[in-house]
Amino acid sequence: MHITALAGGVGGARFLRGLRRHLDQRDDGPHELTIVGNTGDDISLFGLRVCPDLDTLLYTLGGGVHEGQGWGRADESFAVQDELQAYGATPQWFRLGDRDFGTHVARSQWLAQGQTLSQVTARLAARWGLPDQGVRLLPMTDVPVETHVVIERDGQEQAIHFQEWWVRHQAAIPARRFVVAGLDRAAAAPGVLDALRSADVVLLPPSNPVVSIGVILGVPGVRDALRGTTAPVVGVSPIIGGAPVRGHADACLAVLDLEPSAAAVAGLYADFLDGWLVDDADADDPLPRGSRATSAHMPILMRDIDHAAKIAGGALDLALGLA
Ligand code: GDP
Ligand code: FO1
Ligand code: CA
Repeated sequence: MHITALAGGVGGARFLRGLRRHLDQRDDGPHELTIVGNTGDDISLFGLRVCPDLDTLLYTLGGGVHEGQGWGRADESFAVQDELQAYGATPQWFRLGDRDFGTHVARSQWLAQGQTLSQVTARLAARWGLPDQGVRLLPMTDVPVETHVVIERDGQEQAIHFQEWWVRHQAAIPARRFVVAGLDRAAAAPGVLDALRSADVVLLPPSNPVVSIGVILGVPGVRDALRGTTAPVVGVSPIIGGAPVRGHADACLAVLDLEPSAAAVAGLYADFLDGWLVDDADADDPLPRGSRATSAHMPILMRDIDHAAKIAGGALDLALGLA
């Protein structure tokens, strides 16, 4: 079976690590998993290209992630960042660890040599053993894109990088809108559209519907490929009982004038969604009015890898029942 998934960072990575475990447990493989990762969070810092969501996927699936945080490396130290701070180099509100720096240096070197982000990501993924797991990690596009947040400052509109809004300001500054710089000119990376069209199942993990999945859906051709694919498209709600489990997805939905609810998120996917897995807490109101999707419910809080595997199995069973 060939499964294609769109993914942001922590929510996507934890779900897909669970899916990998579930596929091993099914024992009817081999199965192929193609992950299309969000690159809207990407930022250039200290002359290096940093791709937080791709790195979270690499580290989580590769067994090197800081489990408590959900992003960054386990056993991390911050000697380089501390040296930069001593020099007065900025920003300091975004702190890169020493091990993590290695990823950014390698990526930036290979990009500077003329390799595409797809090629670079494949090289990084090889080190983390993803191909051996039957996992292919694709950036959504090879064109540099960056999500910016338009805020109001001193009566004027101003755009700041998504990371500055999310990390430095904890999404607490009211945002007027998101602008993904470069997205309209971006082409889907090689293999992305084909992976959506030729998949047996397409899964949307419980990733941020606005700044993770929403950004990937904005890559020209992606939304059409999802509408047109013969594969069932099944999503898992990132909202449980009216609240995001972690992070500030509620602040992102508010920018679109949406309440944080499982049904509101399903509404963002209405034109292509076939199945929607929500928490038991949302069983009474899983879908917006008029939705043609089929819903199911179970506890969808990813407490640990085993439970993430159960949730992934639930999403896959829902999809296979619709195929
Ligand atoms: P990010 O890029 O690191 O913000 O990660 P994603 O975009 O992949 O996922 C973030 C979203 O995952 C958050 O908005 C949460 O709502 C959702 N999320 C995190 N943990 C869980 C969980 O255990 N269960 C569910 N259903 N959603 C979760
Ligand atoms: N999140 C923080 O809250 N503070 C940080 O200093 C920080 C550093 C960082 C470094 C590398 C990386 O891959 C991720 C990092 N994150 C940090 C998390 C991350 O930027 C955001 O949570 C996501 O981009 C939002 O999806
Ligand atoms: Ca992200």
